[in-house]
Amino acid sequence: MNVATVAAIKGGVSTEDLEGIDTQVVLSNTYHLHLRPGDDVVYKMGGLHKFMSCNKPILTDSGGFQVFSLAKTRRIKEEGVYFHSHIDGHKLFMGPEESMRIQSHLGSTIAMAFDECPSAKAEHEYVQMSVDRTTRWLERCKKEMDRLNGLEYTVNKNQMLFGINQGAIFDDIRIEHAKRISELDLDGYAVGGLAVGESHEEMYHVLETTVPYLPENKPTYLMGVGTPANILEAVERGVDFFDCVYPSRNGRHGHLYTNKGHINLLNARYELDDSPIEEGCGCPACRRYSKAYIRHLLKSGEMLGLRLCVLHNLYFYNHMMIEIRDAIEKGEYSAYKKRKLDGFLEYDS
Ligand code: PRF
Ligand code: ZN
Repeated sequence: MNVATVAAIKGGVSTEDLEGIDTQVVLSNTYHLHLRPGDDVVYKMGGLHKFMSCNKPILTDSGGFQVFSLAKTRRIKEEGVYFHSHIDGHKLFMGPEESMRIQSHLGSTIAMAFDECPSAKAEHEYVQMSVDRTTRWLERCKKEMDRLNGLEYTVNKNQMLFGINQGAIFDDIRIEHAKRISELDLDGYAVGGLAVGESHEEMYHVLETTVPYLPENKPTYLMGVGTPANILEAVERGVDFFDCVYPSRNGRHGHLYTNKGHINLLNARYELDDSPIEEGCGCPACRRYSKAYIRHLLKSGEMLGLRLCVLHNLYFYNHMMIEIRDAIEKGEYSAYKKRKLDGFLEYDS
């Protein structure tokens, strides 16, 4: 999924541009759109697809994670979370029902459950208490989503709901939680609470222990992950889809992904480099422009520089996913993964 937090891919990438870079799904955020422009505005404009003129599936994150990562002060209670807006500091409350109502207003294809993402360093006792509450929140989400989908003026009456597995790095909590949420027969399941400060090995371990307890016939989504290598490892452990800000955020800083590893286009060695970012890449940047030119645009603060870099990185990620699907279908995934990882080492080692 390509990340469009505030209903826009950062770096000046339009929904029309997404056609040329093979985007499958767009991800947007409940929390941000609730604050600005307001989910009531998006609702009155006919829902998020119409508002941003997007013809791809859209997944909205529930706001849970953003409240925890962006709001300076927050109080978590059984009913939900009290916090202050990161824009102007005014008091807000969001619980499972509020999150579902906002996401229903947005009319996304897939709504995410309202969860708490405990810190990777939280103790067992706290994580157990938090995950139990996240399970109760999930039951409330499902009930509210069923009700909203049945209302007459709902934007998308077929809005899907994905549950989110939590449990930090504790195998017992992860497994028990995976079993409990699997019983709810949701449309898909995410693994949350990873890439929040634990090591890569700990993350892979959690996937190995947890994913087998999620329904095999439903999509599995690893939230907020990660590097191309992280994705290749997670796919091997059963994950189907991903979102991450790396391709767009790093692109805006001139950090570019290639099959030989990543490069920093601001590096002086590219000043007179007439070749594209990646030879043979079909993205709008590589089909037409040299590294030297895009580097110059970045150094001059020209918007076009950011745009081209973001387009290249998103294309790189989207095409890696195409290759992954292809390799799986051919039954050649492990060989593909090894080749891909070995390739990255040329620049990254
Ligand atoms: N929960 C939600 N969104 C998320 C996460 C989570 O745990 C993460 C963790 N990497 C990213 N986005 N709701
Ligand atoms: Zn390219």
